[in-house]
Amino acid sequence: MLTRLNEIEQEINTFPVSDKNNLEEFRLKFISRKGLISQLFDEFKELDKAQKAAFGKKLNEVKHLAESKYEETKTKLDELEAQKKEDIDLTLPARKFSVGTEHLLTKTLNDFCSIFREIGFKIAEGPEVEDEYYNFDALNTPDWHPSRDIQDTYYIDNKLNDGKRYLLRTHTSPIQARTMLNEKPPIRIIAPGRAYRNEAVTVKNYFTFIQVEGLYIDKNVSMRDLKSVLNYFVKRYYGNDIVTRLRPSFFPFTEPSAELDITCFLCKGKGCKACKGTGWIELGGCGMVDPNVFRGVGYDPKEYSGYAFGLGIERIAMMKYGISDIRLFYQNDVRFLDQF
Ligand code: FA5
Repeated sequence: MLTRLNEIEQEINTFPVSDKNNLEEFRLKFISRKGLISQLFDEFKELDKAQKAAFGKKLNEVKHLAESKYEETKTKLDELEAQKKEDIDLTLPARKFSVGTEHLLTKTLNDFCSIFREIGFKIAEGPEVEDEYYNFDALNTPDWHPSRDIQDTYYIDNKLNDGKRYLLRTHTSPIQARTMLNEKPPIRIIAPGRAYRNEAVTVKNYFTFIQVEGLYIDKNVSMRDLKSVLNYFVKRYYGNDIVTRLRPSFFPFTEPSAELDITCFLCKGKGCKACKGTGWIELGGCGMVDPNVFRGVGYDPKEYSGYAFGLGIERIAMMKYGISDIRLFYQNDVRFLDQF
């Protein structure tokens, strides 16, 4: 019997139990009611007392070995199965992966630039930290002009000691002056960029915003060219039912000057809360380049004329997408940005 016990012990140790099927084979072969160990116990009952004493201990050891191999393997296989089930639980709802999208202001800016590039405007750029000369002096904005007020403009400590005054540009118009100084007419550019003003934040105003400057200089450029290019843009971008108007205004660097208004996107001109009952919404300023600006950059105002405009990209997007508060662009709430 001892030989058989040793053989069975070896068989138990080497029997492969890698999955539920062969574990069941193991159970049937060794520990089921009709299995080998049960048979050995039946035979054991027939032995005499001395033999029982000789083999009893070994028989119990073999039984214990088979049972613990079975239990340990079953626990391991059950755990593995539970883990697998967790990994591929097909009943769970699919996880939503957010895909990044272009920020609405970037999209609006790109759409704006595409329309103007199609009709021959080049893109020009200038620095956000600007020299007071380009932001004000070159644009016929004298010292006493209120827009130079410390409350509107963010001035920057000058550590260069170069005698200049630096500031965060308050508009994109300095790019007009820079372009005129570097190029000769004809000039036809748009200049997108960020501007900064020390202003109270409201639903329509932010302390930083994006403007696009437009400048066209050639011989015999007239106010009619200005009106037609702005009209063309508004119709292309918003559709034919939106109407433009130029409302007389004042800018030191244009003469005459005007504000570009379009019919309110919400009420289509009837008057509502968004347009404060007027039926019109302002998109930006424009006008014919002032002869003093031409003189400052060395152009002869008798030879050349030109128009310029500066429109706010946030306002343009607000009109297009029906957004009532400018702050939404800068809060970076994905629930808002995701909608566009
Ligand atoms: C100017 O900045 C002039 N440089 C525009 C110009 C260019 C006139 C060339 C003539 C020739 P204004 O301050 O009105 O003008 O600003 C133009 C537009 O920028 C506004 O109509 C508005 O759309 C936008 N804007 C101005 N300030 C803010 C602000 N705080 N927040 C958001 N948008 C603003």
